[in-house]
Amino acid sequence: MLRIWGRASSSNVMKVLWLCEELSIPFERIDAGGAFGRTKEPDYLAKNPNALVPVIEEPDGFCLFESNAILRYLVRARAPGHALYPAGPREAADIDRWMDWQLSALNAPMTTIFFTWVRIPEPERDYAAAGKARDASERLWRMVEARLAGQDFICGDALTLADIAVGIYVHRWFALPIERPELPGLAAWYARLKQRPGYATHVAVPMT
Ligand SMILES: N[C@@H](CCC(=O)N[C@@H](CS)C(=O)NCC(=O)O)C(=O)O
Repeated sequence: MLRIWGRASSSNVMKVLWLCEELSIPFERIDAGGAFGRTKEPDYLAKNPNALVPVIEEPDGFCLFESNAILRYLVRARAPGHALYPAGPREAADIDRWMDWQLSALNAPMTTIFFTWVRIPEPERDYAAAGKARDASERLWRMVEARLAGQDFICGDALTLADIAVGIYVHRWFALPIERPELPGLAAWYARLKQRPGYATHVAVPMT
């Protein structure tokens, strides 16, 4: 059975858990990272020298780190050509660019906001930095809002890996106590994601 290393509270682990539900992939999850530790132990570092979660491990010992690479691998390995990540180069590239954008653009400001409100003790919070991160995030969410005009999901009318990579943060955007403009397309997309069992179970959960 597929083994997923990583605490369930990690957004990058959530992506993998959500995809496993979408594709009905059986898995066992082992807590690692954060308060669970383990990631700096030699056997874990052999799987992921970054000492981060998630890592997946196949029964034959094949291991993979980097959540977005894991998503692509699982579709190719378990459901090649699936609408979540089609084989066509242009369709795949459209999905890839939003997955890259999630890591290269959206990740930093959304992580700052999340850590400020959820992980950092109140006296140590830098609200000025969080405010700037909120502004940056709003600019980025407006790009998603524009992209969603006339379609249900980021790359068209079917859920793809782009929705999984970006969708982990939209719950935080709507659930954290921050100022938000009216973005009706984004709100409708978030509502659509929440209807999916994998999202409801693993992503739209209390933040810790
Ligand atoms: N680019 C990596 C980032 C992985 C990452 O930053 N993981 C965080 C959790 S979301 C982590 O391991 N933090 C340290 C820890 O949990 O101990 C990926 O997408 O997998």
